Amino acid sequence: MGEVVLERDEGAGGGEGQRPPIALTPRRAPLIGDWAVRRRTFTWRQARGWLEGLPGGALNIAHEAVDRHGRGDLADVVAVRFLARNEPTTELTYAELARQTDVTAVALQDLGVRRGDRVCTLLPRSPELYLTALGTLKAGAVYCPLFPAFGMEPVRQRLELGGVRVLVTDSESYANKVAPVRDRLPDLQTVVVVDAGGAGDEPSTAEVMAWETVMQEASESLQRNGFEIVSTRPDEPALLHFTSGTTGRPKGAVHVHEAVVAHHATARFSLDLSPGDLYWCTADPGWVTGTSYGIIGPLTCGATVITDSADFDAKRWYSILQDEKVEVFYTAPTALRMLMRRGVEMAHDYDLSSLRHVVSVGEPLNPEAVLWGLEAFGLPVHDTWWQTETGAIIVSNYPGMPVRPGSMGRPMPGVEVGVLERGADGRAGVVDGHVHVLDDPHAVGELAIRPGWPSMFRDYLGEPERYAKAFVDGWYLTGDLARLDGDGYLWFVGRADDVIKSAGHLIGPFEVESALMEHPAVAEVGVIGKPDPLAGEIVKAFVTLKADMVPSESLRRELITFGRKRLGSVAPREIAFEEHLPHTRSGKVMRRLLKARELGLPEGDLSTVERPA
Ligand code: 6R9
Repeated sequence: MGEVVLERDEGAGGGEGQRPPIALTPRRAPLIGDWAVRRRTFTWRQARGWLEGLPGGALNIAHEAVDRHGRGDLADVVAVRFLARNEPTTELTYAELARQTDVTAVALQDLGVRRGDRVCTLLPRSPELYLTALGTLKAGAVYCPLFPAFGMEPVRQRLELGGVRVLVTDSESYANKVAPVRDRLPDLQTVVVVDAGGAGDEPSTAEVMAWETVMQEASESLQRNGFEIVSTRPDEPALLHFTSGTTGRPKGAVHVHEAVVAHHATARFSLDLSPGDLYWCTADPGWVTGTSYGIIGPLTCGATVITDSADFDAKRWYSILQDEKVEVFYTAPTALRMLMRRGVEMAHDYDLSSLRHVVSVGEPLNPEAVLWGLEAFGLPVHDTWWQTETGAIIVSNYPGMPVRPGSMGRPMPGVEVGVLERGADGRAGVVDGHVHVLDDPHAVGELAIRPGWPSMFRDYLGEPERYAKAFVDGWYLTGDLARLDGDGYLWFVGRADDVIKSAGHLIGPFEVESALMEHPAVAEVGVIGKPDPLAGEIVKAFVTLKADMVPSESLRRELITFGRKRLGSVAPREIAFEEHLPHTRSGKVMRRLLKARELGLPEGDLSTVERPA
């Protein structure tokens, strides 16, 4: 274990009440080396050179993640090890993954999937999920993972917005979430069910097919005709991730094959991954982290990815860290807070000496959690910041660099970030045609990024105007508020909008409001994020009822159940009945005011309120 050196130089951070940075001697020389030197010398072209590419300038994520290793020196290295509760562990080497993703790509092509078509999974973390993700990319189609905890409504909406052609799921999700709305999904041609049994068990129809049957036929077809990975252009769509905005429908962030350059470079520099490293990412691929860093990034590095389909369980997690000899661990603040709650003693019951690097993403990482890492793992937790839209890590505390507890870290070499002055609406504003970059180390503004990094999203599917609005005066606006200190460390302040972050997952208030509005008793809904010690925020809904309806405990419970059934994991945990909701003069529910009241904070500028209570 490295020696702990506390740099007690309070002045360096330029922040008030800031904790001293923690500098550790790393257990091995970090791949990023000296950040300041990297920052000057690194180029994306250099990172592109670490990959192989395909003839004629083509680039396919699956080639870089799988085939390059499966047909090379790492053929026999385990690519993914799948853990599951009450089921035996299975694993695939890079060679096996290369071959089986070929079969999956052929299967999809035989089902009629063509370049650019969208293929979805609604599955727990399993071999079929990984095969579908990578097989889809090999076939030149676009992979779109759905979060398995979603209820029927979010699933339906995303399948519809995505114009999804093929869905791979299990029989339970199919029966509960897809079959009932199948007639509202005209683009969905085939559903492949992974646990439907083999041929003969269940009738395969053109619309619902058994995974085993499809794969068996594809394997024969592969033997007859062979398969060649589709030579996708670097700017050709590869991934579709739905993310939540503050108004309207979920946004489908589109990423292209070139994103792999950033997945790879950040997996190296920020996660410190090299071939054969044992690496565990606890995120589900339905959240961008589980795709960029549960599948693509680590595989491009030739690491061994450990994945677990079970829900959080502190003892199980420590056992996995110990038994799998995990070296690099990427997780989220909510999970760390849940581990913290069980006490550092529990951590000490396990041998965690294989751990070399612990990394976090998704929500603000409390300084306490960073320091707790020192006690529990002998390592400070390294925070990283990024978004669905950025596709890959943008800001990070890098291994070997002093960690500032509470700071998100420094920008990735090759990325320029700025903190922009805000206008009256709380967002970065244009004055005389330009935005103003703040250089005061205490000033809070909207975090923005200069376009040009390879994993930048290239579209919101079907919404070019919404996409264009995300860019102002040569900057991509993130919607987050931050501060940049004098040493180049970024500090998260909050969000500039109403989007809710619960247990690391973004939840759009509009989506929740719309679903509750479908209940016959409900007249109007306003949804906020209410601070919660474990989840960061939970969803709370304020509801007014229709004229003839009377609030009651049983109706409240009914609405909670209604929400859960419709929405699954994004449903409100708390519901309160109100006589009136505050509105703007233009008729929008003022979530900001509902939140201020809930928190007992000053109500702020009420000039636009239509009916102050
Ligand atoms: C990868 C991911 C993005 C939003 C982002 C911000 C919040 C992410 C954070 C963080 C504070 C961090 N966020 N990392 N806030 N500190 N280290 O989370 O993508 O689901 O799109 O969420 O999450 O608000 O804008 P996504």
